[in-house]
Amino acid sequence: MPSVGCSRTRRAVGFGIAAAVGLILAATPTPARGATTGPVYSGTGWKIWTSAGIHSLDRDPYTITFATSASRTRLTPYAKAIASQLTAVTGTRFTVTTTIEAPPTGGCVKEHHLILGVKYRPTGAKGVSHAYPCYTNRPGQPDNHTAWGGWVWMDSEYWSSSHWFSTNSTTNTAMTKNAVTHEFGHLVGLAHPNYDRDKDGTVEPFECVKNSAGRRPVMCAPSGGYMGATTGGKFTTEYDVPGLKQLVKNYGLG
Ligand SMILES: [Ca+2]
Ligand SMILES: [Zn+2]
Repeated sequence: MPSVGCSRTRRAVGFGIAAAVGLILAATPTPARGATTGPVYSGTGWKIWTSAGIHSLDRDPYTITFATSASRTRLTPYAKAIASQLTAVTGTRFTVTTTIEAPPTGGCVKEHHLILGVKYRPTGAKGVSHAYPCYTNRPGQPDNHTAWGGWVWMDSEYWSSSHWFSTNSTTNTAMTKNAVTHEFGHLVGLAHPNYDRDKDGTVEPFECVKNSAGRRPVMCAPSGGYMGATTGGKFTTEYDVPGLKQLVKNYGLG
């Protein structure tokens, strides 16, 4: 299976600097505890990307734009579905525009801009997409370490083959949507929730919490999420959504 969802952080000059990282297959998530007044960074099936400098999501709106005209044509339906769910879940407004703007070659995007793009093998590797999030660097301010914005390059190969992810067309469609949602989740501050579930000493691909139906978080690396015709592309209710909600709760907490 082709890998998806490999993400790296990008330096944001004057805003926030994050070390480049590859697949985040790190520590066992610490379960969220109740009745806490401080920030929480992980829970069952979700993890906030603190190593990329993001601790929270801003309450002010975010704007979704596209890297190229072809990207806009391809990704607008995905963006609308993602923006709708994120707005409903977080209370922060995400708006899809028709604006074309090229991802920067240095520094970061305009504040609160989230650019979606499609191109062939953006990293050079087959089937690999990348997210480049930035974070705010405003010590002492409530929005310190919020998601600044950033951009995503989706690998065009997902669409150039009709069955890139699966020979089952329903599954293939759902997984294509999940791939876009996964990368977008990185932009707003979610990391891979993989952990050493089988305790063999290594955090492996697909090693994430899953429910009785086998469903993993959409943020699981390299992939996860719902596989249905109408459910594909959604942040999972039991895993990813609590993480998104916590990102907003963390605002102003550090
Ligand atoms: Ca393992
Ligand atoms: Zn990823």
